[in-house]
Amino acid sequence: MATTPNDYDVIVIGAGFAGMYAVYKFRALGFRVLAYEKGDDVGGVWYWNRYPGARCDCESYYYSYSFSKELQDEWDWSLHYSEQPEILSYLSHVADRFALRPHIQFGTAVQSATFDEAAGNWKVRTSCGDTVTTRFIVSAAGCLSEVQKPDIPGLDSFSGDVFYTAAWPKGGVDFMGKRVGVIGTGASGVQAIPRIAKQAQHLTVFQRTANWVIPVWNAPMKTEFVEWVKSHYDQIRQNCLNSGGGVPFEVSHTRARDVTPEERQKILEKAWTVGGTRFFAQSFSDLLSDQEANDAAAQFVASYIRSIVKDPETAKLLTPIDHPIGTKRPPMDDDYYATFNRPNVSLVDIRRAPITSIEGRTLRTAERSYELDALVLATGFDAITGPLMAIDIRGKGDMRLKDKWSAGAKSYLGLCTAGFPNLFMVTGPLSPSVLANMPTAIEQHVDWIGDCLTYLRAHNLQTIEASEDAEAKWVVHTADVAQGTLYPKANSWYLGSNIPGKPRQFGVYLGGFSNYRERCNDVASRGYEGFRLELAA
Ligand code: NA7
Repeated sequence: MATTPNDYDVIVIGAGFAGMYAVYKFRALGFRVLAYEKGDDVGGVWYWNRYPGARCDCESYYYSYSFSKELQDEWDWSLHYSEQPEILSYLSHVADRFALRPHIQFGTAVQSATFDEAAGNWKVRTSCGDTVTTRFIVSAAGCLSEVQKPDIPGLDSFSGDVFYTAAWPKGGVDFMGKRVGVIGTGASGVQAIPRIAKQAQHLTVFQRTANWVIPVWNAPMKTEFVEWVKSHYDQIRQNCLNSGGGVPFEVSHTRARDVTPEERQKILEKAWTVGGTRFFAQSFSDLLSDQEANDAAAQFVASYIRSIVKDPETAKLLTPIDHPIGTKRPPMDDDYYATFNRPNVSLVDIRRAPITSIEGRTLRTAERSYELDALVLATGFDAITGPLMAIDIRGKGDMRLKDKWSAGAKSYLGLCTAGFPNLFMVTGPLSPSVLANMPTAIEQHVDWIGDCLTYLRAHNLQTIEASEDAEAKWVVHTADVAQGTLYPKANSWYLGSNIPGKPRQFGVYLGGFSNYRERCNDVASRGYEGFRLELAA
């Protein structure tokens, strides 16, 4: 294999949380790095998802970078759960503070990447017509960046305004006096609906599947809490690394089946007053593995819905019937259920009477028609594998990633895939990704990749590639772990079932973040066990 001079050592795809840290890290390690970013600034999901009410469902004090003590000491979050504008300004601040923008080419999508076996490098082609060579590619394309356009007859002919929550106009949207329809009641729809309802003349929510919505009881952070966090950051970050979900708080060790119904109720009430993901983590340890535990939590939330929503029929329709609580990504919002008590909001069951067509300003369902001035699509993403499969990536023997993954993603540790040397994925398919705190998972991956690149350089190694054997075992292990939980009982984007024709595969490693991290470290300490390493010529 020849070593030819490349334009770059590392091309990074994307400049969200992951791509920005990748640029920072690889530059610090002395690699020539360039990131390509579709948007015209940093931020990734926080750049695109500007819809009203967009907010993080992890708490601000740990949904942030840990790599710089100065950064975490100087930055103040205003709310316990940050809203999109504040997260985007944090990421912009990080880009300025660490002078990352000169290493990012904005307004540029990676269109293809082809591995040249003779040269041992990648050729990357972009939407701007650039073609560059690089030794390594690090995908930081994210898990939720490939927007799903629903297949609704006549959608393109709608004569009102159409807005995707995942590609929201920068200047915002004024819904005052408008008849607005929202399709989609996942996390994005659930956050947008209460805000849009406050403006619209009338809001019609088209619901296919009811979701379990958990309150976060969002509030400004008190000075004492901020001071406590800042003086305990080392411990907080360490706790994140040592936890199952990349989070710093205590989790419950109580199984629902070991306590009386009265005790269960008390535990659920307490966890509910804390809210957010802690409702799950701090109630029962078996909530996502034991149907009885899950049913107890579901009944608790169902009775909450009934207590808030005044119209019993609407309350019933808002109560999920088809999946265990927590097995579809639970949306988090404080005002969602009460919004359905507003006189200008109506809920339409499009499971019973699906949308049949859109024509002009008329949306028709199997039962009746609705006149709308604006349509908001909160219909989700081709998650986890979508962003990578949207790029024409070709590895050894001209193998296309799209073909390799046509029956389901195959990866080793979610970091690499066999046949595609020197290609790394940050929070890739079959890693803990979206079921861990993302910044923690991202930093762990980027640090691991940085160590790996340094190792290759120190040992004069040209390529690293996951072995088929290690990959096959990881795929089986990931599926086995998922089977031991209730997650596969739901049709969710974790399983790809929101995309017609996508193979049903649980795309996230559920074995726990800290176990996973240990495993990655063990693999590295054994000279990258399960990978093939080849010397430079
Ligand atoms: P989600 O969670 O995938 O939600 C998409 C919603 O859109 C969901 O209610 C879907 O119903 C609905 N949907 C999708 N396609 C259609 C069509 N064709 N017709 C009607 N309804 C449809 O995406 P989000 O953006 O809300 O959240 C993604 C993640 O971002 C979130 O979990 C957070 O982690 C951040 P379905 O349930 O498929 O019946």
